[in-house]
Amino acid sequence: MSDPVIVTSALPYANGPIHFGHIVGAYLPADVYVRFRRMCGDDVHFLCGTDEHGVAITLKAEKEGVAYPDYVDHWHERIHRTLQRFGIEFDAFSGTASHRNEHHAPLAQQFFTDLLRNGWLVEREEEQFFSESTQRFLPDRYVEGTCYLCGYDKARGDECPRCGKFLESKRLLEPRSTIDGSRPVLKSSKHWYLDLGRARDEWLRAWFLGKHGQWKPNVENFVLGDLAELRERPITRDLPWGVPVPLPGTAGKVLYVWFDAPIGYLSISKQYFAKRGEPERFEKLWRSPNTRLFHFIGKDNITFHAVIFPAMLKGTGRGWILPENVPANEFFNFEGRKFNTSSGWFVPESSVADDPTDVLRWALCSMMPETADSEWTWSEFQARVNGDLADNLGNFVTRTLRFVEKFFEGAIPPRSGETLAQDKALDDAAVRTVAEVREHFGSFRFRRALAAILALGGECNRYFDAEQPWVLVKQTPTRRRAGDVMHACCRMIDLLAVLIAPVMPATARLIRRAMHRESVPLAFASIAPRHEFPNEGIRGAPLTTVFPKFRDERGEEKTALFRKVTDERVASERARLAELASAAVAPAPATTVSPTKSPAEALAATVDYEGFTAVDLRAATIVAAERHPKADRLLVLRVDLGFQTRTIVAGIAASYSPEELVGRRVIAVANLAPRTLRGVESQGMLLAGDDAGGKPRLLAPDAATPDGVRVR
Ligand code: B3M
Ligand code: ZN
Repeated sequence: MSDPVIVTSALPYANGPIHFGHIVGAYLPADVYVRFRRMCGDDVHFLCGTDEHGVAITLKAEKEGVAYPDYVDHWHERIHRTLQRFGIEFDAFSGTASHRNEHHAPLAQQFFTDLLRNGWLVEREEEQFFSESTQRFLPDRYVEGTCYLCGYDKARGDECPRCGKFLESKRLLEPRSTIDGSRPVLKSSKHWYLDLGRARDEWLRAWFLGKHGQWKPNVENFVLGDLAELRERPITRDLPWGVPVPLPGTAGKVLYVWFDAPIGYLSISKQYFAKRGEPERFEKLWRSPNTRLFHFIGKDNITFHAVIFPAMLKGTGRGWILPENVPANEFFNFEGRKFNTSSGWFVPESSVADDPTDVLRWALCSMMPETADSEWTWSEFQARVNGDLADNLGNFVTRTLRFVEKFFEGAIPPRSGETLAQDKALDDAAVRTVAEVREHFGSFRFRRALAAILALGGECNRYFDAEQPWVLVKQTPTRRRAGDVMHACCRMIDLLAVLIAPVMPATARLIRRAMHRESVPLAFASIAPRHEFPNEGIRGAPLTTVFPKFRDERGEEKTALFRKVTDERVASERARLAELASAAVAPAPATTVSPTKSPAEALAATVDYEGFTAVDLRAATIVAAERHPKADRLLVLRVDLGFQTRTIVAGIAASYSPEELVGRRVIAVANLAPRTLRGVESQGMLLAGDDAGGKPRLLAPDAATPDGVRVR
């Protein structure tokens, strides 16, 4: 068995529902990664739970007049249900409140005393806001006022929502209590600060720089910015709910929620192993240099996971492991705006109630904000489901199995032994795809993994079309060849089922069940380097026992793998949003792009509007780039058009290196007839203008315009 792996997802605050933005940011990618690594044979522990302390929770519970434990229990249950709806399967889902996890507070207190003993904490008597009307201190969001950095008048005591800066509460201008609006006074109180500046100078910066190139560039850049600004941070609060400060004379003081929350990863695994009757495994796992730790989080949690928590872990001197990687995602928006549950700007559960979990997982993975912000739009959802799933993968699986059923009595025909060039080409494509998909899943590039799977699906469909088995099967001399073609197609289906399994586990099971392949281990190891499929076909158990009706998890029969999303459905979702938008703020104007030629160039002949609209321009993203093997001027790009990924050959090598193009947004001509440029077929074109020196420069859509949107 290989090295043990711990995968965590950010502990969601037990104070409200989680939505698509959370799912796609920290939970789905972790779940996909866990399934992937298990398919590679790794021993993975996948841990999560709710974050149950802190002012965000006490404030809301108090407003609702509910006891803190009851309040967090309510949200713990709800959040867990939502996660299950998306097929996220943790080994443990617990929390940080003592009534849920008896190991949490003692462990968090141990961290505090370790850090204090080792000199990483600074004790200081400081003035804090205090409410005379309610006789309590007002930490963090208990005070609001005007930001002393940017002037925003609804800044909170801990940070400013407008300028995003961490604030020192007592410097707020015009402070007021959020409990009753009264003006607080300053009163002195003792607190402990974590000396992050010293940690940075002594080892943290060096540790982080040593990881250069291993973390996602968006995360690396963020942390570099953080390191420059590090200073000490208070880790205690005057609050009635939380982990008590473990020192005499500190009644009413608790550990700051962001201090105790990440320790939850350890306390939850401690509880998990204790429950399994193997308590010794907890420390063994978390202190073994061989254990590999991964934190999946959203962008706004980077500082805590990549800087502060490592400083805490190391500062204890107990040899706790540090994260190997923190594959944080960027922000995920919804139809051009931030998700906002209170104003209704989110995807209600009822809107996706009939969508199978796998379909949502696939769609969300394909829109994941891996390196840049991205968003959910209903039209993109439609394109993913109809184009990727129904027309590409679903179509191939269904047409093949139907054919086998109709012409071969449901028994996958054995291979005759004769291999033609096109069979070999398909095999080679499959071998390449397995390597690519493995590489992409392993490096948190889920969108690229999906694009590679779809590219293979496309090859498979083209192979089916080109071989015309429906003609071959009609005549005795060619019937054997029809059997070979079907055998090849079935092998590809079997392989595709493995490739999609991290993202669509239920669909993978469905397909494998239909083909009686369930007992074969679902493993990447078994399909590399060359995929084996029984040559005798599957005689004893013909497909007819289950096909053409796929039987799903609930035992229901389905005649198609994926159901298409109708235009009506998209229109009605859009109508709901349009109503919301007009009720609230005016929607952002649609993005228009008008590529202008250099003024020196003569104006082209006038075209009418139809002439212009005949050209289908789409916002897109370059997902891979390499030099053309035969032409210095050309680059061969893989471009994600939202609804499909294509190869486009572009004459831009004079201006760009392949490396700098990956992730770049572009505008593509999507309905240009394919052309072959020095031996490589180009399925479209990118818009570019020349710079002053006559070198091509690419045009980019607005960041808020997602891939696939038509430019008009
Ligand atoms: N609860 C913030 C959030 O949910 C916080 C994460 C804690 S991870 C240790 O975004
Ligand atoms: Zn501000």
